[in-house]
Amino acid sequence: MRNLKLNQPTNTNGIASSVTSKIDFDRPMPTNHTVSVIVPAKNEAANLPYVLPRIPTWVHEVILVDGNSTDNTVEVARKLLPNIRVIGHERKGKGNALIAGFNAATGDIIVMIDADGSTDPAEIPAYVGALLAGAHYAKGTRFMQGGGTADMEIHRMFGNWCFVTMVKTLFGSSFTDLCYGYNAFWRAILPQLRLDCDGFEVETLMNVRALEAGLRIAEVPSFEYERIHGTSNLHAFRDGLRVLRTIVTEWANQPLRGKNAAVPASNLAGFAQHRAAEA
Ligand SMILES: Nc1nc2c(ncn2[C@@H]2O[C@H](COP(=O)(O)OP(=O)(O)O)[C@@H](O)[C@H]2O)c(=O)[nH]1
Ligand SMILES: [Mg+2]
Repeated sequence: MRNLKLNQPTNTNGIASSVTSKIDFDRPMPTNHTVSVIVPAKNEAANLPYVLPRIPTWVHEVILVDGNSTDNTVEVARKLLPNIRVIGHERKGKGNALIAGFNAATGDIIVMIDADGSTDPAEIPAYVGALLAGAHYAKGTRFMQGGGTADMEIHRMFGNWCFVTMVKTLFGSSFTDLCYGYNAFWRAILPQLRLDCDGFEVETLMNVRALEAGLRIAEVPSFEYERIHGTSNLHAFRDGLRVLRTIVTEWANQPLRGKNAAVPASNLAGFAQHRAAEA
């Protein structure tokens, strides 16, 4: 077991000093499925020491997607995790970075986390657990019991709430969060998400496409910590407009508009048939 108290800088936001620091990161996962963790990073050298050592050792692959960092992000990552895979991406933006990471992943399960210390890798087992329990797609939520945020100004919280409400109304979802960067899914469903965006609208697009594809979606309560060093790359107004455009475009182009699109038919069919046969 890694001794985080000795080997890791103390996170002033509380990640390392929280209860989760007692987690045994070497404890084996009760599954043979392989897990890839994707970490988009643009100038996060100062934050990576709080993040990479907390990724459980049973994770079979960590991919850092570097956004042409001008600090020593890549060197720091390689020093912290000598086996880390480092790739680049073509165009600017977190969405472009994540898509490159997803396409490069080889694990059965893909988990995405941020590099700035706001998402705690110690929560990875909760996401993997939701997938092993039957979900196709496990999305983090800061607004369910057990979750929370220390990294959202009031205007961002309001914007997110408006978008959650829009998606509920237009797509019949019961999501409690939308624009959050901690999600996981079986790699096999990646083609169904048809991801094709570049910016911070990527999480919204993933969530809405998962609904449209009728996937079984589970929400996982998650705590979002404050970014440790540096400032966010997100611009609330500009990126809020991109999220809005994504929701409206998806709604307008939806082949099966309405509630039918949100039914996870692939999962309900088996039980429905079983019940009909028993009746
Ligand atoms: N590779 C890459 N990573 C990015 C880019 N933009 C943001 N990120 C990373 O995406 C994560 C979330 O970005 P952040 O700026 O913290 O946005 P916020 O969490 O929404 O405030 C961080 O790990 C960033 O380093 C980019 O253009 N390229
Ligand atoms: Mg952040």
